[in-house]
Amino acid sequence: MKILLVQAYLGTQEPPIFPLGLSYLATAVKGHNVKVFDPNVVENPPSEFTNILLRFRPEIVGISLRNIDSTNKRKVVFYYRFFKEMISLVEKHLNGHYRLVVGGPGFSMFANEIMFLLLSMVFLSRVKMRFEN
Ligand code: B12
Repeated sequence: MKILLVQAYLGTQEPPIFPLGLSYLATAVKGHNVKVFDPNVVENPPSEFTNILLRFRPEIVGISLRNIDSTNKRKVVFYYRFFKEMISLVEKHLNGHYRLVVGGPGFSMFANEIMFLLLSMVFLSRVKMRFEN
């Protein structure tokens, strides 16, 4: 299977760090065609993410949601909106032909809320598509 493992984007708010969790996963997943993409270290994250989605056409997209917020009271930043934007790009370009897996410390902290968000985002976009067709 073609598997794309993606680090969640932090919007250049933080210095990039090596994606340890995804590296563990990529090493553990044997016998599949695996690519890892870190939008935090590329020049144009949305367009490079779009390119990799369209060219590689992954059957599984695994997103590592490490950070929810900056935990810094002097500079409060919420990264969640970038996560939503990434999911929207996946849904837009793969058009339902994929399975989404999310993990990482940020996901584990808010698993219920995130599952609910994902269900509603994907469901609403499919309903919209049906009406348009
Ligand atoms: C080490 C660490 C750091 C190091 C990172 C070093 C590095 N190169 O990775 C440093 C000190 C640089 C750091 C910085 C920050 N950190 Co930090 N950090 C941690 C810590 C202690 C461990 C993370 C780690 O490396 N784990 C080891 C790897 C192998 O495990 P993992 O990432 O969890 O991945 C495993 C699983 O989660 C799972 N998994 C991961 N992704 C996926 C994806 C899929 C699809 C699946 C199925 C599974 C899966 O599989 C992996 C293998 O088992 C965590 C706390 C924790 N216990 O998790 C906080 C933590 C992640 N950090 C946190 C924060 C806030 C930050 C900073 C924003 C702090 C700041 N203001 O500067 C920055 C952000 C930096 C950045 N650019 O992301 C928070 C995030 C929570 C939140 N509120 O958002 C945490 C949870 C600490 C906390 N409790 O507050 N951090």
